[in-house]
Amino acid sequence: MDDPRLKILEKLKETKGFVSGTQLATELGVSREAVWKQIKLLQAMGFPITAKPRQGYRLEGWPDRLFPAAVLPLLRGKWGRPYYHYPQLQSTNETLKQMAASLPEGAVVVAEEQAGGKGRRGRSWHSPPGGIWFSLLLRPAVHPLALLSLPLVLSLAVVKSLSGFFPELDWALKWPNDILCRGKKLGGVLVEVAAETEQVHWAVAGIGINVNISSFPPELEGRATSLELCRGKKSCRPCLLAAILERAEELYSLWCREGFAPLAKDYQALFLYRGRRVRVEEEGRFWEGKAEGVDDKGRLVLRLDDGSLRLLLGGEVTLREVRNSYEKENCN
Ligand code: BT5
Repeated sequence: MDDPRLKILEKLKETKGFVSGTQLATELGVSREAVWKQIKLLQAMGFPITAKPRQGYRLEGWPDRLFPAAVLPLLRGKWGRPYYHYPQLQSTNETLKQMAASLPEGAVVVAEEQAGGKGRRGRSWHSPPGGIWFSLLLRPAVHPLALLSLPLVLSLAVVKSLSGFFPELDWALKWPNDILCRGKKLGGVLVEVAAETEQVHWAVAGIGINVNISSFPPELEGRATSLELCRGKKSCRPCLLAAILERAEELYSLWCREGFAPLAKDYQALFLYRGRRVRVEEEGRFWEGKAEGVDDKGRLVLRLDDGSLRLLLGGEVTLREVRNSYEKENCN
C-alpha cells in the first residue's frame, strides 16, 4: 500500500463531512486528477467513499477486510509494521516463522483464512473466512523460562480489548491460553519459540479469534463460539485487530520490564474455574485439586487433596465437578 492512499484515508477518517478534492490535492502535493484516481482505487478495494461535485469526498464506513489499507490507518502503536496480509495461508505461524530471522519485533502476518491452522500439541485450528487469524513476531529480552507466561499476557490483552468494545458479554480466561465468551471458546493463543538455554531468539505468537463466523462444524459446536453468535451481528474486524495490537503491545512492554507480576491480578479476575475442582495434565502426569488461580509467574496454583500447593507450568485443565448442563456437555 503506497502512501497517498493511506493519507487520503486518514484525512477522510478524521473528517466527519466532505473533504474537497482541492484540499486533498494540496495536502498530498499532487493534482486533483491524481486524487480522484486514488479515490477510485480505494472504492474498488471496498472503501465506501461518496464523491459529490463541488463538495468532495466522504467516507461512509470501513470495509470488513484485513488488508493493509483497512488496518494500517487504525494502528496507533509500533506493532503491525511490517504488515503482511494474505487471502489464504496454511498457517500464519508457519509463514512468520520462515521469515522471522529478517524481521523486527512487531511484524505481523494475517490471513483471511487458514487451510492448516494450528493449535497447541499438534491440534488443528478451524480458521474459515470471518475470523482474525494472525501472528506476531516478538524478540523479548527475557530468560526462556519466563516465556511460559507470554500466552497469558497475550490472551489477557485480547480479552481486555474485546471487553472494552463489548462489556456486556461475559468474558473469561481458561489457563493457559483460551479466551472464552459466555462460557465457550472464542479464541486461542499459540506461542512458538526459537531459544537457547539462556537466550530467546524470537517468539512467534499466533492469535485466533472467531469474529464474523455464524456456525461451527459439529465437532466444535457446543464448545466454540464467535462474536457474531454472542452479539447477534457482525463486528468490524480491522477495528478489533488494531485495538488488540495496541493493547498487546502495551501489556507486553510492561511484561518485558516487570514480568507477569503486575498482570497477575487482572488475569486472576478473569480466571475460569477459580475455586473449582479440576484435573490438570502436565507432560503426561495428572494432578487433581482445587484451582486457586495463577501466581506472579503465571503458574497455575493447585491445592492438592493433602492440603499442599502444586505450581504448574503448563498443561490441560479440565473441570471435575459439574454444576450445570452446559458444563456437563463440555466437561471432558
Ligand atoms: C489454541 O490451541 O487455542 C491456539 C489457537 C491458535 C490459533 C492461531 S490462528 C493464527 C495462528 N496461526 C496458526 O496456525 N495458529 C494460530 P489449543 O488450546 O490446542 O486448542 C485447540 C482446540 O480448540 C482444538 O483441538 C479444538 O478442540 C478447538 N478449536 C479448534 N478450532 C477452534 C475455533 N476456531 N474456535 C474454538 N475452538 C476451536
